[in-house]
Amino acid sequence: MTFELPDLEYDYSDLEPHLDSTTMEIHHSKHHAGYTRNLNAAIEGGELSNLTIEEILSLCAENPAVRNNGGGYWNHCFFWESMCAPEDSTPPGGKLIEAIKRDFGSFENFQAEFKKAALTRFGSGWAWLCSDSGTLSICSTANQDNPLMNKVGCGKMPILGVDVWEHAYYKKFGPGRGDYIDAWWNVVNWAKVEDRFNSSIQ
Ligand code: MN3
Repeated sequence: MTFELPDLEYDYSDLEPHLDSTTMEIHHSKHHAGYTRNLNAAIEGGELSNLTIEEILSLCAENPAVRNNGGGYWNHCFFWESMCAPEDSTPPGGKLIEAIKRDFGSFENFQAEFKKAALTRFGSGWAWLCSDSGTLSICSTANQDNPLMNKVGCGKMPILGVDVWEHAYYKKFGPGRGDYIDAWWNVVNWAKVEDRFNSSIQ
C-alpha cells in the first residue's frame, strides 16, 4: 500500500484567527507530506507494505524510520480531522461530556489537565485524550510516537490529540505553547471526537 497525503476538509485559512493560514499550509503541505513520502520509502518492497497504517504502528517500535514517519503520517491525519473552523466547533455533548465530567470532574478541569500534559511534554511530541472502553485518560508521547504503537503508548484508543512540535505554533505564538493550546480549543471538532468516543464503547 502506498500512503497518500489526505486533503483537508477545510481551507488553510479556515482556522483563523486561532491557527494561522501560513502555519497550516506549511504543516500540511511540507511536514505531513514529508512524513508521508518518507513512510512510503521506509516500507517500500518490505513486509510492512501490505499492512494498514494501524497494523504498521503496532509493529514499528524497533524500526526508527517507520516509527517516526508512520507516526508522523497517522498523527497528522488524526490531527487534521480533530479540528474544524471555529464556527463549526460545538461543545462536547452526549455520552462524551458525561464521561469527561465523570473522569475529570468537569470540562474545565479536563482542559486544565490536557493543557498540563501538553505543556509538560519536554521537546517535541503530542498530548492525547484516550478511551479505554469508555474510561477516559490523558497521556503524552515524544516525537511522533502515539498510543497505538507497541511498547510506546498507553495502549488505549486516542480520541483527541494535539501536536506540540514547535512547527505547529512557533510562527504565531513563538515559545508560547500555552497560548497555542488556549487558541486551539476554539477549533476542536468535538463532533468528531464524540464519534471516536462512541466507537470506543461499542
Ligand atoms: Mn506536526
